[in-house]
Amino acid sequence: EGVGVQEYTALKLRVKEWAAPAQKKVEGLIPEGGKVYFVPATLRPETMYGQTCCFVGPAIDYAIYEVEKGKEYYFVSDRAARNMAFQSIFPTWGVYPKIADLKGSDVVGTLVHAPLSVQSDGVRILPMESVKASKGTGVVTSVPSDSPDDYATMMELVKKAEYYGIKKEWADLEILPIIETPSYGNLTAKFLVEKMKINSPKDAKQLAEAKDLAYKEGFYKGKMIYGDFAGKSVEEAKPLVRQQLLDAGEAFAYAE
Ligand code: A2H
Repeated sequence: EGVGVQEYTALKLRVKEWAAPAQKKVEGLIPEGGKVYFVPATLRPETMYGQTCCFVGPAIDYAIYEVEKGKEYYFVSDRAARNMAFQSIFPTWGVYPKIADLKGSDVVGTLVHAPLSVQSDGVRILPMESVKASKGTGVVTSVPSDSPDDYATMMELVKKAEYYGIKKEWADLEILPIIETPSYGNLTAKFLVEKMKINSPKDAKQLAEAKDLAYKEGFYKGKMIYGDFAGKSVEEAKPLVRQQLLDAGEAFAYAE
């Protein structure tokens, strides 16, 4: 890790329906009317229109934390909660109010509402082996149009749905073009994964290279072709979409 501070946008994906193992563990702990949110940390808020699912690491330790008594709860990694406690995200500074422990595998299949996503009925929580417990919130929202990691994992989940214990249709969704770039067209991640012949989410070295290329091309040369800021450059649109999400109470700032 460098010495710089990473400013993330922490998005709030509200639980609509728990997967059965998670339902058992939260039963009786969340009062009627209490809202639980999965909280992915992203550096690309301008891509949130294209969310198709949200990833957790199946073996990572997560928990639900009470943000407003009886009303609002966040699902994040234990590690992220410790950081959040010192960023005035929880009610008492320095205290992380844990109410239930969960493993990533417990929540796979949970249905959540993803702000701005064209999937307006909701998206599923799905497993991603390459999620790092040591970064962000340990929750990663998936945008397969612009993130090579997300695209590669989506392809893997579609191919081996049964092996991963998911329904194929939870992963197998149409990919929305959001950003047009001169070198890679309007589905940057798909273009790069195919061009670099990346066959699996385990091709870590190539995926890191693809991620770098996608990020630079998108940020410096990309133009929005979807959403309220269509026509603007990605550089201009990024802070505008972020501010919209913050103003709507659908996201908050998180740094580490
Ligand atoms: B980004 P940095 Cl469209 N493990 O959001 C693995 N990856 C993680 C993570 C974790 N614990 N926490 C966050 N991330 C991902 C969108 C996106 C992202 C797009 C394109 C590129 C991209 C949708 N997924 O990231 O190491 C999250 O995915 C490439 C830079 O802190 C987050 O932003 O620089 C990004 O990695 C944070 O990466």
